[in-house]
Amino acid sequence: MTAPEEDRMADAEQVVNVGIIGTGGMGRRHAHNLHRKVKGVEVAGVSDVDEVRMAQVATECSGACTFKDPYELISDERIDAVLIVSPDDTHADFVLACLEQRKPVLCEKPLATSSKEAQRIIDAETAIGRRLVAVGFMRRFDPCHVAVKEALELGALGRPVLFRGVHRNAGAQPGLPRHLIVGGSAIHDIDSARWLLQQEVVEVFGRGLRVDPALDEDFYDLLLIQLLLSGDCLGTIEVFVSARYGYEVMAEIVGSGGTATTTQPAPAMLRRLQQRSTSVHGDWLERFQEAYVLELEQWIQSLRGGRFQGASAWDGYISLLVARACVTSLESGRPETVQAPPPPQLYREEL
Ligand code: ISE
Repeated sequence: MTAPEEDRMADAEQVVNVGIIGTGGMGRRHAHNLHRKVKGVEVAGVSDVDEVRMAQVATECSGACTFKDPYELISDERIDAVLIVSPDDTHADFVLACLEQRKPVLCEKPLATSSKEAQRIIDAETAIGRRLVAVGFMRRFDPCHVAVKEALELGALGRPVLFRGVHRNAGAQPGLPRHLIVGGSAIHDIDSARWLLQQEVVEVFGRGLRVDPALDEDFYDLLLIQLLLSGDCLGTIEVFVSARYGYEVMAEIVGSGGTATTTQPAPAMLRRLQQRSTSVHGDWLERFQEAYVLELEQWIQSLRGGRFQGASAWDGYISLLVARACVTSLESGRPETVQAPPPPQLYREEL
């Protein structure tokens, strides 16, 4: 990239050309959302190791350019900003390559697979001195979660004393990495607790169980984590990834003066045969579709000036530190302290 990205993005009318790395389920959804739902943006390039699905998504997005090499996409002059939706273990290297090019990047969670890798991103971004990295913790854009946060911020709940997160997936595949339930699933609830309460997690205590016998013996598909937060608040996170009936996420703040809980959005209530029922979402793509679009809209808007309101690289880094402490606690059977450093100036505004 020759011109600094502020110059490129200065014109509010200018179309932002986004390159997407990864065109699997989530990548394809982001590509469709950008192409069909977000104004002032073009899916200009896509990259994937699977050339068939890469070509298909490129066609679905009005003939975006295809890049076999993701690093070529990142450095291509026609690409203004990058969306990373590739496998988790590729995230850190791609984000660092975007920073080298001074290109804004929205990286799906997790920011990296270890806090050490995430630290390299923090170092690179602070050396640049500008926030270019956004992390896809999309619940921060979900209207139900935002309503809970607003109730708390308006003082309607009094002093917050407890965060409760419940997170259910329909099922998990055998052969998954042992701690994916922490780094892939619970990490969202860790971010929800920090973001809703604006407090840091200082101690965790986790227990796990394998429930589904089809899964590897050492894989926990049920997780219960207790949290202690910096503002004298407690927390519990329950993650169950073999829940069978569908996908559900709940976040609740209990306060000294009231409680706010996310609702489960459902299109209709059905009454028949002496029963009342609503449907449950099948997965996160259904449940959080609105949040994904709002997140992309705000990200694109932030590229034209202003600040991304979602998670920063610092949030991505801290969530990995807390996730690491959860894994250590699960392995040791003891509570684990989270050793989080204070944020550098660049990130010192809000969680
Ligand atoms: C998945 O990777 C996601 O990111 C979803 O948001 C989360 O709810 C799910 O548990 C993960 O497997």
